[in-house]
Amino acid sequence: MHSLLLPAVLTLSMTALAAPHGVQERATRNSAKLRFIGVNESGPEFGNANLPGKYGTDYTWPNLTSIDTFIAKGFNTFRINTLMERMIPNTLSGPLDSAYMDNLTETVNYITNKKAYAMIVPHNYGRYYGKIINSPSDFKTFWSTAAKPYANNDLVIFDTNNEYHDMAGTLVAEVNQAAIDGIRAAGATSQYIAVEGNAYTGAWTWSNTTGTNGKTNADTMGDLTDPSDKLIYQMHQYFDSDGSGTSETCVSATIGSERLKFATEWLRENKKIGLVGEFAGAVNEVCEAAVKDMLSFVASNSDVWTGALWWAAGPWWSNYMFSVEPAGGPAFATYVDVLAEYA
Ligand SMILES: *[C@@H]1O[C@H](CO)[C@@H](O)[C@H](O)[C@H]1NC(C)=O
Ligand SMILES: *[C@@H]1O[C@H](CO)[C@@H](O)[C@H](O)[C@H]1NC(C)=O
Ligand SMILES: *[C@@H]1O[C@H](CO)[C@@H](O)[C@H](O)[C@H]1NC(C)=O
Ligand SMILES: CC(=O)N[C@H]1CO[C@H](CO)[C@@H](O)[C@@H]1O
Repeated sequence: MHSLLLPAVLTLSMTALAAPHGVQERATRNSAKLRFIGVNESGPEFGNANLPGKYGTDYTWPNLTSIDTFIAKGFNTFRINTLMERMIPNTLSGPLDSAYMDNLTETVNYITNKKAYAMIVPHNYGRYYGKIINSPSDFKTFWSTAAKPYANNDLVIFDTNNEYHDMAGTLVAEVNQAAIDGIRAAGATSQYIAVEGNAYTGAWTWSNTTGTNGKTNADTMGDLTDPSDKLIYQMHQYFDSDGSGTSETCVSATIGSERLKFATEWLRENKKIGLVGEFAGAVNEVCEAAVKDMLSFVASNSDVWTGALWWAAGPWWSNYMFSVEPAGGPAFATYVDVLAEYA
C-alpha cells in the first residue's frame, strides 16, 4: 500500500486497516479527523431519462480541476455517481461499455493517483431501466464485470447502489450480498464495499421504516457477509422536515445528531462501521449549525462512523443550494472549510 506517499490522514486510516479489527484501533485514535471526508461528484448520472444518453448534452464528467481544489483542502474521498445502464447497457450480464468506462476510469485514476479514495456508485435506486433489480444472481454478474477493471486499485470503494427504496427489505439485503460476492469474485478483494439499505438508506429511518414486506433495514441488513471483512454501512441524512434534502429549511441546529442516534446504536450493537454518504444543508444559520453539529457527532462516535460525504459537487449544478462546486457553488464558501476541519 502506498505508505510512503500518503498524506497524514490516509496514513492513519491505513494503519487502522492493517489491524484485523479496525474498529478497536480507531477507537484509540485521539483525533477529530475522519477517515473519509469528501464530496459526491455528480454529472455522469445526469439525464437518466435518455439512455444511453449523449456526453455533453445529457451527462458530463467531474471537473478534475475541481477535484484538485478539494484535495488541496484535504478531502480524501470522492463518490462518483454513475449509471448502470451506461456502464453495462441492455442486460445485466452484458459487457462493459468501453467508452463510458474509459472516462470513468480516467476520473477514478486521477483521484487514486493523488492517493484519495474513489467511490464508484451506480445512482440507480435499485433499478435497471426503471425496473427493480429482482435477480440477485444477475446483479452479482453485473458487479463482477464492473469491478474487474479496478480489481488492483486499493483506493477504489465500491458502493453497491444509490438509495434502494420501495423494495422488499429482504431483496435489498440479497442484492447487496450478491454485489459483495460479485466484486470479490472479480478478484477485487482489498477494497472497501459500501452497502446501502432500503428507504433511501436513511439513517433516521434505519430501524423504523419498513420495506414492502414489513422489514426494516435493522431487521435485514445485519447479516451481510464479506470474506474480506471490509463492509461499510452507508447511510444518508438530510436535515429538512421530511429528510429528503429538498428544502432550505433545517429543522433545528441539532437535528443531524438526533437523527443519527438510533443508527449509531445499531452499528455499535451489530459491530458494524458506517459512513454518512450523503448529507447537506443550505446556506443559513440553522443549517450551518446543524452541519457542524452532525460532523462533530460523527467524529465523536468514530468507533462506528468512518466519515461523511457532502452532497454535492459537479460541473452542472449551477445555483443548486447544496452545490460546493468550486468556486461558484452556493454552498462552497460556507461549507468546504467546515468539512476541511475534519480532513
Ligand atoms: C473546471 O474548473 C476550472 C476551474 O474552476 C474552470 O476554469 C473550468 O472552466 C472548468 N471546466 C469545465 C469543463 O467546467
Ligand atoms: C469521454 O470524455 C470525452 C471528453 O474528455 C468525450 O469527448 C467523450 O465523448 C466521452 N465519452 C463518453 C462515453 O462519456
Ligand atoms: C423513526 O425514528 C426516528 C427516531 O426516533 C424519528 O426521528 C423518525 O421520525 C422516525 N421516522 C418514522 C418514519 O417513523
Ligand atoms: C438530495 C438530492 O439532491 N438528490 C439528487 C441526487 O442527484 C439526482 C441526480 O443526480 C437528483 O435527481 C436528486 O434530486
